[in-house]
Amino acid sequence: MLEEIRKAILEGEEELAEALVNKALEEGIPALEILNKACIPGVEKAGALFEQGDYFLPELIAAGQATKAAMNLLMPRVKGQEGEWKSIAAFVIGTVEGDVHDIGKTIVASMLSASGFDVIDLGIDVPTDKFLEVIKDRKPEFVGLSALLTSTMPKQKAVIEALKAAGLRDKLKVIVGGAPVTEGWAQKIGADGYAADAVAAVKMAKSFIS
Ligand code: B12
Repeated sequence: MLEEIRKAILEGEEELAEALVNKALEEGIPALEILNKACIPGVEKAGALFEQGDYFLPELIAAGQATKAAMNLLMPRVKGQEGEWKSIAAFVIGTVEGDVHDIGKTIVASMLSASGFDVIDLGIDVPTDKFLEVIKDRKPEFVGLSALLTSTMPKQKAVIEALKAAGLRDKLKVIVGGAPVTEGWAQKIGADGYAADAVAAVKMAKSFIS
């Protein structure tokens, strides 16, 4: 069943992916398992094929859309699995300006929310000024900046610089992530941390609190 879902996502079969996910849920397969063992491997394989030149953009887009459709069914249940919701800290998150990738960022946001953070998800292509405006208004303990393109990684730095200029940098922790982002990049731009995946992001945020 998980293999069928992975294949449906890889082939960009949105409706089939949704039907199979519903069936898997009915059969009692945990939502997180479907996400980690079928959906993410499916979209990652699509990326690898794109990289090799075996997939073109429309196929990549279809795989991305099928993943999102599956996630819409899975995420509310992933949250439900974590028990009663209580806010540990506020966490503003978004994909930086110029970047529309949101699958990974949305997973991180959902896992944080499932773990008790009050998550304010600003979405994709978020201008630096928008991050600043929301941070001034909501005074979160954390901001998470996602970048999937090497060309948009500098926007993570731009947000940190803007926070400094506004005198807000010391008031919150900045955590960066996204496939091309590394620990070394995080240090170079003066972020407080880097996390490679959603589980590591939750662990890191919690470690800053305790
Ligand atoms: C799906 C996809 C798309 C979809 C996005 C759909 C969507 N709604 O998100 C579409 C088709 C729209 C797309 C468009 C483009 N894409 Co694209 N895309 C991908 C793909 C295949 C998968 C990304 C993904 O969702 N991965 C699965 C998730 C779960 O992983 P993740 O995003 O890395 O997130 C995890 C971690 O990184 C981390 N994380 C993520 N965010 C954050 C944030 C914080 C705070 C923390 C702590 C952690 C964290 O946790 C997540 C969960 O584990 C990647 C290939 C790849 N292997 O990454 C290419 C890829 C990122 N895309 C690429 C490119 C080039 C593009 C385009 C420029 C293509 C084009 N020519 O138009 C456009 C750019 C549009 C734009 N302006 O942003 C390149 C980037 C190359 C580079 N180094 O810059 C890649 C690497 C493909 C490739 N090999 O060429 N893409």
